[in-house]
Amino acid sequence: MGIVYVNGEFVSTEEAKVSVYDRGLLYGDGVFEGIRAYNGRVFKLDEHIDRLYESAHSILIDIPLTKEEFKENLAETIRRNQLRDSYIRPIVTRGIKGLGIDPWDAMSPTVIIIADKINLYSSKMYEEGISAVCASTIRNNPNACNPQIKSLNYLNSALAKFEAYLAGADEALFLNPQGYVVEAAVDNLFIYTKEGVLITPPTYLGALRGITRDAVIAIARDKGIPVKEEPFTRHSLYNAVESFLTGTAAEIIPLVKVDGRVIGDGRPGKVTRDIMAAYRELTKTSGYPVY
Ligand code: PXG
Repeated sequence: MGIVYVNGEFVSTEEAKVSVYDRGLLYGDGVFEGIRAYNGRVFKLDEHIDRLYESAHSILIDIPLTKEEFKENLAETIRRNQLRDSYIRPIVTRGIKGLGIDPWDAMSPTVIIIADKINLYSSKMYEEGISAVCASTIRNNPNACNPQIKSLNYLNSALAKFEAYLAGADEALFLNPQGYVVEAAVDNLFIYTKEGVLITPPTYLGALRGITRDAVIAIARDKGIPVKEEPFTRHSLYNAVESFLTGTAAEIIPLVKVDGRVIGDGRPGKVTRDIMAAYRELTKTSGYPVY
């Protein structure tokens, strides 16, 4: 049985419970992260912890732990579960208060850290690429709850995933309110153009500033590939030479068909495969040691 960190204590999965009055449940009033550990080392831990604290700061939640304490508790959760390869889900909610939306006077935040395994895409999907549809559900307007905040309300992403499922595609892509392509349901998106430029939508359009996205930008620049953060439409995506999605869980997965249009020659391209290999190497050779 697994061990979960809940408010300073390590308890069994069965005992790990939150109140039905927790605002995380009642209003999605909280934030989270999705982190991976490879062979006993947590990949990009500082970046994930910084983003967690920034999400919390933006919605006026004061996490009752220093970043160092948070990292140590996270590492201890992995150790208690004796995991080397793991998916870690820290969650912070505003805590408990009576019914009513008014967020003031909530009691202390609820802090949860789960360390477990995840289901990945099949190896066939990494080798052959996946398909996607542009969802009719659009990315949240940045003037509503900003998509930079990894809040506990992922209903928009879940609805987009349903659209993909109902259309028989593997993934869903989001357009923003202006019709630019911004990202996938829970992954960032890149295209490689016939001019030899790697392009990803700018975060101000409503894309999350993904940590895998940042790592891919650094890898590509290192390889001398020109990278731009620039808005583009579905037309540019349909006519790209290559495309792929990036995310902590998905890592880098080739995208070979969108809305029935074949991307490039319909197979994962060379640039995509080179970046996949470099990313894999980075996950093996860096990270916060747990043991
Ligand atoms: N966009 C969105 C909206 C995300 O939630 C990413 C991009 C990729 O970011 P990182 O930092 O991981 O490169 C995310 C984060 C899942 C799952 O179950 C994945 C995320 C969030 C929630 C669940 O695969 N990815």
